[in-house]
Amino acid sequence: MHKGQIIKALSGFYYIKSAEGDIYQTRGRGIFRKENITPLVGDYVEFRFDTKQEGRLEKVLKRKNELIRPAVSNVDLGVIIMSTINPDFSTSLLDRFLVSVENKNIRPIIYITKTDLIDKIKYTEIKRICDQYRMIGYTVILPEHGEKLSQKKLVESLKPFIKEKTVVFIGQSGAGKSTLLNKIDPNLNLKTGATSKSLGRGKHTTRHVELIPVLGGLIADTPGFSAIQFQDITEQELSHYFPEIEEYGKACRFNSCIHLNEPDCAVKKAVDSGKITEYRYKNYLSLLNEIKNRKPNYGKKGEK
Ligand SMILES: Nc1nc2c(ncn2[C@@H]2O[C@H](COP(=O)(O)OP(=O)(O)OP(=O)(O)O)[C@@H](O)[C@H]2O)c(=O)[nH]1
Ligand SMILES: [Mg+2]
Ligand SMILES: [Zn+2]
Repeated sequence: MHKGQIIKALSGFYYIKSAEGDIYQTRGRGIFRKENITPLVGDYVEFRFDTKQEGRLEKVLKRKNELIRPAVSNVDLGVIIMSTINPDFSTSLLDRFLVSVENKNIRPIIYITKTDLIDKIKYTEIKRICDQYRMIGYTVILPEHGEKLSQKKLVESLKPFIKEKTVVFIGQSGAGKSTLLNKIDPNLNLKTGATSKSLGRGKHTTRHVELIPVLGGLIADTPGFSAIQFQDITEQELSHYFPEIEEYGKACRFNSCIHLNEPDCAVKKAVDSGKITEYRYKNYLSLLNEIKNRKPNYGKKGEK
């Protein structure tokens, strides 16, 4: 039996990359359907083959994690791509991405695009925010103002994170995910799209999910999405995904403090004294509110 990882699923075929880097076209076993097993891009599997075009996927190995949109499993790293403009930079969206990625046990890094499209004032403002995220402990890659990134520089900045990892590029439609991948490897020739002028939004140019071998790792260029739901995060759990809130929260009077209206809340004090930024606290509260208001049947699964 051979081992590999599914890098593409299309028209009933699963394309498996072996440890040696060869690609095999396989079909899943009939029994998968009966047993309700849906192999996913990213799955580590066992397979047999006669030729590279005729293989059989025998077994799906246990998943480390599983994203639904995009449908990819065993993701190690999430590169969150945020544009400075078109679509507009937003910490509330960034925090949603961070929470959803960390909730799946995926390490996030942040990459900022379109620094050539804004003036110096806007750039300085975004740089200040990036520095605040760095202070919290996140890795943020922010190219220079106006910089047309060379391929070499881009590869240097991203390769150390991507090598030997399964990676997803995440971000709004139009943020520049496919453009970035094309710049890393021009042979990829991924389709990119103009953002709509009136809306400043992307047009969902990328549609299917595939893991592409680049920089010694595998990257999924995912279709942009904006609606993320937090069905399996509890109120108590949310602060785990806001590292600075979690840290200051250790000093709250109540262990169960969710930093809303409780007395002697160390988080609220840290916000008042500027140690926690107001926008992060606001984003936290708005997610907390969403979790409080979601429909009751959901959200049981992730309770620990
Ligand atoms: N000026 C400038 N334009 C950029 C940059 N990055 C991307 N773009 C443009 O932004 C538009 C959208 O880029 P895409 O790479 O298609 O965006 P995407 O994130 O893949 O979008 P979806 O596939 O729809 O999710 C294209 O017209 C790109 O040329 C950048 O750094 N600077
Ligand atoms: Mg795209
Ligand atoms: Zn508190």
